[in-house]
Amino acid sequence: MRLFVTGGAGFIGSHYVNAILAGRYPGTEDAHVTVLDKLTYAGNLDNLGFDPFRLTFVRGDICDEDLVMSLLPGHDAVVHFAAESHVDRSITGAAAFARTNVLGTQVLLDCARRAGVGRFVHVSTDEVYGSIDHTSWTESWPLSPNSPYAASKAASDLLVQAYHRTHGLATSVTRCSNNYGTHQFPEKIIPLFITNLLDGQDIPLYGDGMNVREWLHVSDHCRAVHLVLTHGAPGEIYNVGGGRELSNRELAERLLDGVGASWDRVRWVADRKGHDRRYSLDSTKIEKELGFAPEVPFERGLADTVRWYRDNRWWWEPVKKRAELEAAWQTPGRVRAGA
Ligand code: NAD
Ligand code: TDX
Repeated sequence: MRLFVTGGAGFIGSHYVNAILAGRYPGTEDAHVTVLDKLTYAGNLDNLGFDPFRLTFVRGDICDEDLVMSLLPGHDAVVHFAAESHVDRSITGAAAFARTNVLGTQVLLDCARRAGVGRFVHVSTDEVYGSIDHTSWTESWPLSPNSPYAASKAASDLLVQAYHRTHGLATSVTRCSNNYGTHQFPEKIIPLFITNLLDGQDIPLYGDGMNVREWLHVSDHCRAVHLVLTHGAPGEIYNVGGGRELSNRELAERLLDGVGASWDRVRWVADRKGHDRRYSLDSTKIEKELGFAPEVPFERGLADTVRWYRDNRWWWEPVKKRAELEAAWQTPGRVRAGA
């Protein structure tokens, strides 16, 4: 099996590639993986295991059609993780989201069609459904994205479905809930809060802290993606939920406990614009049709994650420092005209 994995140096993509290289899923012991990753601020080669025989890494952009076309022939499947993935960044600048998430997905689909690639799994998100106060979304729920990030992912999902219907490309879409685990860039709530607390800083809770997210361990998510690749039906969409809903306030309490800090470290800050109130997936389809169930209990997964950040400062300190410097230099007045 030859897999073409986009975004394989990011958080979820690297967990997926490392699981393949470790032969963690049946039939992947001899699989070869090509990773195409632009290495944006979120991509990190330290995330990836090293295997010169089974892993080829290419630094490049999924929007670069010539590059993708030069790499793709001979692969059995595309597993598409690459994206701009942070909602707050999409609020301050949406262009990269439209480019990578929409145009990049279209380029990949077109190249996969031309190269005769047999399978295409598109990794999407629950955020395409919008926000839901009660009950949970099934796959047939109308798309109603709110942030520019979610809108760009919804657009990419529609393109994937269109390439299946129009060209018969064997695509599937996965829509998962919020992932957590090791090697997540410290801008998302869990790694941001853990690393702030370890550094003696406050943690910024948006709004009233009562927004609810459904948490899924990254290893469970990657197993679901592979299950959809190998056993999912072309043209189908699969929700992948972790089943554990928590308000951000409840999550903050658990993280404070995890590092032994008290509530006075919480700083209430202005709410995110257009902040979705609650995400909740109905994952019956993937459970019944593909036999998927999350395996990592949230308490254990969160404790492991806290421990990993405590023990691996070498990984997050430099990337966090660089992100803080970049943000500071973007503050008006910091950059001289013409500089
Ligand atoms: P991430 O931001 O950690 O990683 C994204 C990766 O894509 C990085 O390695 C980056 O360098 C690469 N990339 C970005 N633009 C690129 C381009 N133009 N060409 C090639 N590579 C590019 O993201 P993640 O959290 O690992 O998310 C992976 C996928 O899962 C995304 O599609 C995201 O929408 C989806 N998703 C994530 C979550 C979550 O909780 N993190 C939840 C649901 C869905
Ligand atoms: O500093 C913060 N304070 C805070 O209260 C941050 C960064 C977030 N929050 C809140 C906003 C959300 O209600 O925490 C919640 C989670 O925020 P994020 O970690 O930014 O994730 P979210 O916006 O829910 O989106 C995530 O899940 C769906 C991923 O970033 C997406 O890539 C994925 O598609």
